[in-house]
Amino acid sequence: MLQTFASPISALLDARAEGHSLPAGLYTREDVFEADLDVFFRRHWICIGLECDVPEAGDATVVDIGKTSLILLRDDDNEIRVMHNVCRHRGSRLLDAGKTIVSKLVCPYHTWTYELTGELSYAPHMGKGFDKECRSLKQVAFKSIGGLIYACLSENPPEDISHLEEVMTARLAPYDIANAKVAYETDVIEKGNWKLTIENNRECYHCSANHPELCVSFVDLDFGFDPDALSPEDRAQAEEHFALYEARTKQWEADGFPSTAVEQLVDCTTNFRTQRLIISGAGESQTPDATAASSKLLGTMTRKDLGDTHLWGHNSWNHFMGDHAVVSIVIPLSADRTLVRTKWLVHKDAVEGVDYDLEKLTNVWIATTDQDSELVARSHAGVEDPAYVPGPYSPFSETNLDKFATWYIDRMRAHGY
Ligand code: 3BY
Ligand code: FES
Ligand code: FE
Repeated sequence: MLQTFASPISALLDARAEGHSLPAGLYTREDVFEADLDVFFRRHWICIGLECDVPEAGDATVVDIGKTSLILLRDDDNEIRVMHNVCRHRGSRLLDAGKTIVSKLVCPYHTWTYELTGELSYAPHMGKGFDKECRSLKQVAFKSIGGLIYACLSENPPEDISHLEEVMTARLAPYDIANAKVAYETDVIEKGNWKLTIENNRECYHCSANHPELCVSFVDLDFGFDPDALSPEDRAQAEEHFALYEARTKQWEADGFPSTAVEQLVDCTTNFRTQRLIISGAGESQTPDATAASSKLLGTMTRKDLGDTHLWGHNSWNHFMGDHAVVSIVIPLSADRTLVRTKWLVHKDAVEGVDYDLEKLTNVWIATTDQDSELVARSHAGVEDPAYVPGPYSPFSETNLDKFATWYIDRMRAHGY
């Protein structure tokens, strides 16, 4: 019988070679998966949803991350709350997965009843000395950054989210994402490790071969090639493209729309990058013909030519355009399964069939997400093969993957692995 002895996680971290993808075990092992959940999904800030997931008082949605279940709701004072979905009596789940409308949170087990603030208001049979006040639902640290809800399950949330908050609060203000409408939502379960999902998203090296729909509007700013290996024609095209990008960025900035790249990717706790990207072709939106899908623009936007405010972190990627936004949230389910939850947002008053066509709105990212899901599954299957050895990242189009792998190793070490 074949006997294998697993090396400690620290040995896998030690084995990672700079500029290369991770050793197989970091993508495939169950003990690493548990460590990842603890480090990256409990001790770091994660994106869990949107203010506009719960537009009205009493709207609630449950988000499960590992064994943790969170209730995101809007209370009677219209305040957003994030609380643990664990009854303070004997721990029963209060709400089931998915969206619901509640006036109070009533535990199905023995009917302990909580206000939408989390305060316990009814707990029969508990006697005179029972102090309801110390049995409120446990609150979770969270921040709404431009309408995106970031939560941290730790008692000591990392402070360097302040940079993300400062940068994105200004950049997202005109889109008013807090008051947008979720026009459509999908959950895709990718057959791969969450880090492969994130790596796949951080490069567009694979785009031309795999994303015909996205390539109509998406311009890869990493260029994805070695400038020295270009033909004179391609080089001229790349230079033209780069000049256009520089000119647009300058103009957008001059018009008061922050656009330059800001990143915090290594030597940090909170991982993010943002940049206003050019949209090619008609230049308006990530749709099949790059024209806007919604005639009612988001928030206070009056222009369709402000490109794509791109933001990504270690469990999300987002595209904010004049007419709509696409928000994707990544939640690991097991070492080899990852949930990608995608939401398409439009102005709250935009009416389907009148102001926007749902097919046009969702076409590009439904196709892209399915294509990426397929790529992640292929990638995971290959990484599980004993023949896999970590391969080199492109120094041109995969530098952000190298930064992610480096950050991953550093953060694991910072947490004692
Ligand atoms: O959505 C994203 O952020 C990236 C950009 C290109 C590849 N991937 C689809
Ligand atoms: Fe909730 Fe008993 S576990 S009321
Ligand atoms: Fe992709």
